[in-house]
Amino acid sequence: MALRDLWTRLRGSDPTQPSEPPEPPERDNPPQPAPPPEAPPRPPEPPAAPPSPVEDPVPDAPAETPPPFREPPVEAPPVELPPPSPLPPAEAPPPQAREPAAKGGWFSRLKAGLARSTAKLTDSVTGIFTKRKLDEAALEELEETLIAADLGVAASRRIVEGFRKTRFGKEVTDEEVKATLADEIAAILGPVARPLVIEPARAPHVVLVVGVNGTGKTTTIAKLGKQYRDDGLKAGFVAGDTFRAAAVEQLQVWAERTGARFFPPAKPGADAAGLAFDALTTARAEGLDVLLVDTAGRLHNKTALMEELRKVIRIIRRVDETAPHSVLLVLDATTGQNAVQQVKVFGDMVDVTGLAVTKLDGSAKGGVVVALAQEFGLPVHVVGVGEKAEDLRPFAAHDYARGLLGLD
Ligand SMILES: Nc1nc2c(ncn2[C@@H]2O[C@H](COP(=O)(O)OP(=O)(O)OP(=O)(O)O)[C@@H](O)[C@H]2O)c(=O)[nH]1
Ligand SMILES: [Mg+2]
Repeated sequence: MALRDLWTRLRGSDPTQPSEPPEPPERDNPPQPAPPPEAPPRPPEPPAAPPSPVEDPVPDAPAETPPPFREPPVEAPPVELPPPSPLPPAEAPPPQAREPAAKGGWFSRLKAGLARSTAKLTDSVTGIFTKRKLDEAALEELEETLIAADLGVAASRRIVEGFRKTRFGKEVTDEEVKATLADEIAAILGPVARPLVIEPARAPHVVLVVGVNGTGKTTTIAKLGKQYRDDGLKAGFVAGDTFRAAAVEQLQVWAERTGARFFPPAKPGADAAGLAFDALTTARAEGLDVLLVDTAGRLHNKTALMEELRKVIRIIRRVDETAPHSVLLVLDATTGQNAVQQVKVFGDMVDVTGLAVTKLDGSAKGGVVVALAQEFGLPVHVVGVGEKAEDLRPFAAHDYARGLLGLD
């Protein structure tokens, strides 16, 4: 049976429907005392956690016969949180200083990060169009180049059609082609370049962060948390990836760095939905502005993951029926077309409201953002170009398109 059919069937018994008997949230996650607002100054250290391997776009179902996710290990010891690690202090420039100071440098870094994607795209363009007539054969080669650069079939076709309409039969140079390509790409990206707007009036605005493991969920939460702090918002992080102690520790370190309120599970494997319920209850009482909920990227299989995500949503709606206010799907640009697959799979599980695309530094597959925009039209809120807290930026269509083509 196709997996999608399986999920559709599962959704048929949608646990969010009122027919389901109420299920008390697990209360094994008492609110933890608030951490000090600022971590003490620390010497530099490499990133908080080692890179997680990027696995299949989605875990296959059903895998072996693992224990159900709701049952935590019986005698599991409490999560041992690490002693404060020697990390750099959270940089907290005044909110107004952040954007202007970074703007010029940011574009250079985006461009540098995209260099491999740019090379893939422009080397071929230069090869095809060194003073050449834009005929059928040239258009065909252009389309192949775009597809090979991960822009996807639909976007590549759309772009080539644009060329056909405006330039067909004319003699063109590679520079003209690059400039036109950048315009066409910017036109595709424009509608999806939308910021993740936090509405503090939600008190708090809940952002559920989902994605395959290793894509950068936890790091993206940390980066967003820093931005919100810089903007004067009070943020909380919920360590919803409760099975892995390392995941909890990683988020705690980031919470300390960024001055975010931290909500850990009471013990490894504790119920993520119960944790989220308690965290949201406390966050409301404490007047937090934004609550970022980390989630596991992979459970035993897809069904278990879907069940967990849907349960988290169902349970937090008992505190705030409008939550989560955003469901952010984090994608790793280095996985190319797998990212497209991941949007489909997660879109079937939950209502994804927007995307974060990470690891654009050093990825040769930055063109995939164009494929995502064309295929799904979901907002691309932010892009990640590095591992540091400041390496996350709002997605800007024009800059991205120019950067991808290596243009200024
Ligand atoms: N170069 C680069 N590395 C990144 C970026 N974003 C995240 N990473 C790194 O990718 C690795 C995985 O990031 P995590 O944030 O742990 O990913 P995750 O999705 O939370 O992973 P799981 O918790 O295992 O599901 C870490 O080493 C991060 O430092 C980025 O934009 N650029
Ligand atoms: Mg994580």
